Amino acid sequence: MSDESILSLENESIDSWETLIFLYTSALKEVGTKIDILNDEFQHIHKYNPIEHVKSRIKKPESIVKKLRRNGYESTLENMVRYVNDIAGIRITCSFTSDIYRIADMIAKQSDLRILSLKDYIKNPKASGYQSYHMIITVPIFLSDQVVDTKVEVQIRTVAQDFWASLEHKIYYKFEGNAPAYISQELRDCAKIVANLDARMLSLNEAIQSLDAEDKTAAKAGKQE
Ligand code: 0O2
Repeated sequence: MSDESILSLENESIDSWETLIFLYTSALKEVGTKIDILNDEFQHIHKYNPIEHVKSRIKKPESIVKKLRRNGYESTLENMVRYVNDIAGIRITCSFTSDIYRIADMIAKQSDLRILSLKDYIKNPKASGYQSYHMIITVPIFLSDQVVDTKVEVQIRTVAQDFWASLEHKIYYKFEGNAPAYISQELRDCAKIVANLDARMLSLNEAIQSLDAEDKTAAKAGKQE
C-alpha cells in the first residue's frame, strides 16, 4: 500500500508535522506540473484547452483534526496519513463534462501515478446534489535517499458544478451542516439545473464541432475539384 511508504518513513524521519507538510506540498507541485504539461500537450495537438483553471491547497490543520474526529480517530500523524486522503488537494475546473473524463483518463495513464480510489459523483451525485469526479492518487516524491509515495486528492468538475459546490460549501459551514429544509431543497433543485445546463452546453459544443468538421471536409473537396 502506498500509505505504508509514508508510514515507514514516519518510523525513521516523519517526526513532525513540518515533514508531512513538506511531502504533501511536494506532491502538489509534482501533480500540478503533470496537469500543466497535459493541458499544454492537448493545446499543442488539438488546439483546445480542456482545463479552465487549477487550484491546489493543503488542508488546514483544524480541518484535518475535525475530519479525524468526525471519523472517530485520534489526531496523530499516523492517522492523518492513513485516514485523511485529501491533505493535499488539487481541483481542476473545465468547461464540459466530456473534458472531466478525458482529464481523468490522462491522469490515470501516467505510469508513475497510482490510483487508490475513484468516486464519480457525476454519474452518482450525492444526496446534497454535489457533482464532481474524485481521484485519490499517489505520486512518488524523490528525496535524496528514498522515494516516498504521497497521497493527493484530485477533484475534477465543470465550471457550473464548481459554482454550485462553492455556494453549497459556504451554506454548509454557515449552518454547520443543518441548513433549513427549504435551502437544502433549493440547492438540490439548482444541482439538477446545473446537470441540465452541462448536458445542453455539451451537446451544443458537439453540434458546433460537427459543423466545423463538415466545413473542413467541404473545403478539402472544393480544393480537389
Ligand atoms: P472540505 O471542507 O472541503 O475539506 P475520502 O476523502 O474519500 O477518504 P470523504 O472525505 O468522505 O472520504 O470523501 P468525499 O465524499 O469524496 O469528499 C471529499 C471532499 O469532497 C470533501 O472534503 C469536500 O471538499 C468535497 N465534497 C464532498 N461532498 C461534498 C458536498 O456535498 N458539497 C461540497 N460542497 N463539497 C463536497 P471535506 O474534508 O469533507 O471538506
